Amino acid sequence: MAASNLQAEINRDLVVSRPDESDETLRARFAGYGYLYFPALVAAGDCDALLADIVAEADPHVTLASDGPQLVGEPFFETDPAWDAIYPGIQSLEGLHGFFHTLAMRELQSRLLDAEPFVYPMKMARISTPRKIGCETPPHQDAHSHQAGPTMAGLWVALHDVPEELGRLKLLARSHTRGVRPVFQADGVGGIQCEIYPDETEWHVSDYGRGDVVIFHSCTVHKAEPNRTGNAVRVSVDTRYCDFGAPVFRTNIEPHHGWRIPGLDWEVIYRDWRSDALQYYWQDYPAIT
Ligand SMILES: O=C(O)CCC(=O)C(=O)O
Repeated sequence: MAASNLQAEINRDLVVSRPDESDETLRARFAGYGYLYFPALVAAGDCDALLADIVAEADPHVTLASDGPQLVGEPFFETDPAWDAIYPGIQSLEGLHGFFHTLAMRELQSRLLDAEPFVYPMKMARISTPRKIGCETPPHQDAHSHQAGPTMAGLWVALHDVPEELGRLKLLARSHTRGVRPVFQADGVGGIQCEIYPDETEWHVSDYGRGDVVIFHSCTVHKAEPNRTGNAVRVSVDTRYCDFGAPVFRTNIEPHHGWRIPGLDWEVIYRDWRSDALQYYWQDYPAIT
């Protein structure tokens, strides 16, 4: 079928999951839609603390107002000089890395996988500013961008409320059932987008609340909406995980953007951490490819 991304989009609400549902129900829903959406899964206080730390590192470009993060000065996106200036500080936050290793997170991952999870070392913070329309993340599959197999999943968390105008994460329902797709160059974060077939029009998206979690299959096509606000900034965090022992491509063992920001390596990231419990935890992983 021809490559196209111009077909009409039909938006449906994300299907809601709850952690008190059975493992079988959650796994069947994940297998059916290619994602699970858990509203308010992460405690508000944990989101607030990480958001405050990220915004403090994003100074002087982002500030925290009573209605959420706000842009100060010119807009920027991933790889702009402003981003490169603040990102090493954000990457060095112990709280960003620990956020994905809590008992609750690991228990959920383990239930969905029916196996011990391995949380990828690469942790991502997304800062989506207004007035950068066209720079948002294009539709893609993490199976391609992280060179990962079918048991890897993405885990995305809204650190504050994300209504439509702030640019939500959007998923192409059931798109994980059609394998890893061809990609082509595109504007926006990551610089590539994948093929979307003409019969695929059903996107799932909802306004997010603080602490909402989306878990998606490595082949699920997903993208970000543009930030159409006047001055508000969207901050979210995400990582990847798989069953312990599944192959993990070596770039995922590097810090996010470590490949292009000079000096952004684990030694620098770990320098001021209070605990060494999560430092180099991945070093002896048996299947780095
Ligand atoms: O949050 C975003 O803007 C994009 C997230 C994403 O594409 C991902 O986690 O793979």
